[in-house]
Amino acid sequence: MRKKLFSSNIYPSEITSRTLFDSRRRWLQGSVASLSALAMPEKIVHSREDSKFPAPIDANKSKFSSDEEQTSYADVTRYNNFYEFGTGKEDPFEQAYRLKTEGWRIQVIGDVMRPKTFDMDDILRLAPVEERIYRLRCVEAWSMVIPWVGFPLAKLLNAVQPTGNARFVEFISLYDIEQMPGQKSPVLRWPYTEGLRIDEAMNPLTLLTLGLYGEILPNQNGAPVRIVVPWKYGFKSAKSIVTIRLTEKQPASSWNLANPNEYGFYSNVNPNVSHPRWSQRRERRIGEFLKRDTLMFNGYSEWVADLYRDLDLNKYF
Ligand SMILES: Nc1nc2c(c(=O)[nH]1)N[C@H]1C(S)=C(S)[C@@H](COP(=O)(O)O)O[C@H]1N2
Ligand SMILES: [Mo]
Repeated sequence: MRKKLFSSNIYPSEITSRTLFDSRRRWLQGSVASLSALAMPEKIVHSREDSKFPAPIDANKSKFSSDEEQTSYADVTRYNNFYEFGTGKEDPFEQAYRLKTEGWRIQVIGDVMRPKTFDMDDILRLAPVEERIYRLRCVEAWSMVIPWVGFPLAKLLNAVQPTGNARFVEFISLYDIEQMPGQKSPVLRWPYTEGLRIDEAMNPLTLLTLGLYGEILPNQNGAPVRIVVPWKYGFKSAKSIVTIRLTEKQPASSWNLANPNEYGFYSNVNPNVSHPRWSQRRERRIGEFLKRDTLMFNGYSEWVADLYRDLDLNKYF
């Protein structure tokens, strides 16, 4: 059953933005069926007012889930940052059909005992997927609440057995200028690169993400596999990953290279540390009018504050 999630005969990449919504019904059948088959006892049912095809999905709700109102599917999939497809918010929705996700592989290399190249079926065999409803706080001071589908990244990292030298984890997105026309622009260093300290990567909140709203990831959200790190600004959550490298040295990150004064390596959500050009105290939840206060670590202090006990967060922003 698991296999079906990624072997369904219609892939998001075959779906142009024009026909995206018409095609959803067909591939929903494949992906939803497999997700429900993996479901754990505690069940929740999505109501998707914005969808033409209401598709109740059984999934296990994780204890890490927020119970806030979820951002609409339409906003989650139309208002994106994915500079490989352009810098406009709707560019990814319009352009990401170019991404080919069939036969996707992800290599896990570096300071590990068992380097391995995983295909999507290998990934799905590592752990049962769960639903994690997380806040995503973009550095641009907007936020969303998104029901992701995935499992802790730690399950993948443990499978390759990090060596004692592994202190950081680097995530590298696809580099393919044919599929990703935004890479013709030097706005960022390509491929998109991000990184975490290994204890951050191993934290149970850090999600290897395969879907959202009970479906496989739409291309514009980073298909077929991305990272979601909910206590950090959104740009730490790299999309469409092809390489994960464990390293001794702190890896470079595309945004840090583009502007080191504005985007630090840690980039923990922190209302007390302003971006040089704007405050991070408040945020606009997409779909809402009034701004709300931004929470320390995006509200995830309970699980992550300990990671930074000995770190000056003003210096290591
Ligand atoms: N490869 C890649 N990953 C990326 C980005 C990008 O431009 N390229 N944008 C980041 C930013 S700034 C944010 S806020 C989130 C947005 O994720 P979403 O569009 O799924 O909400 O993805 C992050 N991951
Ligand atoms: Mo972002």
